[in-house]
Amino acid sequence: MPTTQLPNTASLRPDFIWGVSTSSFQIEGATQEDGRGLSVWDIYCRTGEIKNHDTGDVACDHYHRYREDVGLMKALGVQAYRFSVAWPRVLPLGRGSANEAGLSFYDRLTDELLAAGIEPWLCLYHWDLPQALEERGGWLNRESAVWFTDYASLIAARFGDRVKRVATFNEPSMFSLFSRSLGKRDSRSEDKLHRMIHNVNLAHGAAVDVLRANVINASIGCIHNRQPCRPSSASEADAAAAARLDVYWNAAFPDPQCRGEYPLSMRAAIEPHMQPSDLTRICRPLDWFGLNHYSPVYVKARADSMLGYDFGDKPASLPLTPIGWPIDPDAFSRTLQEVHARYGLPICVLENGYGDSGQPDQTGAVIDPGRIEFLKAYINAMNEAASSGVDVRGYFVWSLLDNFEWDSGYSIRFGLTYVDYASLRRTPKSSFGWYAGLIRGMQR
Ligand code: PNW
Repeated sequence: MPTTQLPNTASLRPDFIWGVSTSSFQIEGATQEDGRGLSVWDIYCRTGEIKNHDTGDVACDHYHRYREDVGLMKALGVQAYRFSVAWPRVLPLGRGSANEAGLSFYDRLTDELLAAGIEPWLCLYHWDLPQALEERGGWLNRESAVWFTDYASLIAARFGDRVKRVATFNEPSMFSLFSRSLGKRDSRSEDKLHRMIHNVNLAHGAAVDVLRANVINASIGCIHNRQPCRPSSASEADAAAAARLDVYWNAAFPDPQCRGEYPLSMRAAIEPHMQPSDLTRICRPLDWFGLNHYSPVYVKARADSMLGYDFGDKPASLPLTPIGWPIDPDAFSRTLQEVHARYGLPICVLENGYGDSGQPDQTGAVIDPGRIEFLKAYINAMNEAASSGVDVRGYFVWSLLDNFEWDSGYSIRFGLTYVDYASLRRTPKSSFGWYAGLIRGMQR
């Protein structure tokens, strides 16, 4: 691969961390095995709303093929791997007795990673809430903070000797804004949304305390996806809708967690759910800000929808990925600067990537120049932010493998590795070789 194909990384720290990310429900499969309980996503997959009626039952079969997958990471040369624990695998009912077989899967995975010299970054929650807890109100129940802390202490006690990097939540704004438990998302669901936001923030703060107390040398953060919300037209109504959504998407969680206050425009709506000292309990010291970033989001006004918005047209001038997400590396660089200025924490980019539906060619190779171009442009943008003083410590590609892309099922592929879902065979794409080359070139 010619070096002109590589991004400029001159402004990144010498100890910069290169990694890849995945999540439990999207790759593990084995949903009925070894005593795992049901998650809300197992239930959604039975509603028929997922593209092609796909389910997570087999996914990438990572539960059985984790050794091979750690081998892929070793070939990539990544220093770190971000994964999530499936809460219902270790606590089938969400609370109460732990499932030893589920815990021992994450033991095997952790030990395999450490033996390969790859640092495990563990995320406690990547959307697969135990269904038993959903039936008790899920995140709409203020008690969820207790359930989550008990789960966090189980994980801390079991893995804290080997796993130091822990994230509480992945993208709380996504799983709250798009939660099925809000019901039909119209203006009547707004009160539930505010309650959920506050409960998740409380769970975050309480879990940070438990992790801090039980994991020696813990390095703790929360993972937020900051995507600038922009109006899809010049109309005032669209501008107002975009500004409103921006607060919920980008500030509703990091502001109270890192600054101890809700954004001004949300305070009156949160107030009914607020109890004395809640903000102190939410705002606990963190070691880093986990940032997921893909693209800006274009928004239009829509009456009688939750928060009065809908997704709108993207400007014709912006190039799009094959799944229609705008390619705008400058927005990434600006996002990094905003996070740095607003929260002042070291930043770890824990997701960035490119979705397509690329298939092998006649020779069996998976050639994905679009993904390489995308990653190169975004890493250049990150380097630019670093050169202007942004403290960015790591970059993780979403994702190691093609996987279950939520409502889109297996139709959208984000992997550096192609997965044939019939044979479950893994084939590194050309972007895999490119990323490996980049990491190898950085080792000094
Ligand atoms: C993330 N957006 O979600 C999730 O953390 C992953 O599980 C997921 O597979 C990945 O992105 C790719 O979709 C997002 O609309 C969903 O900007 C939507 C957006 C961003 C992130």
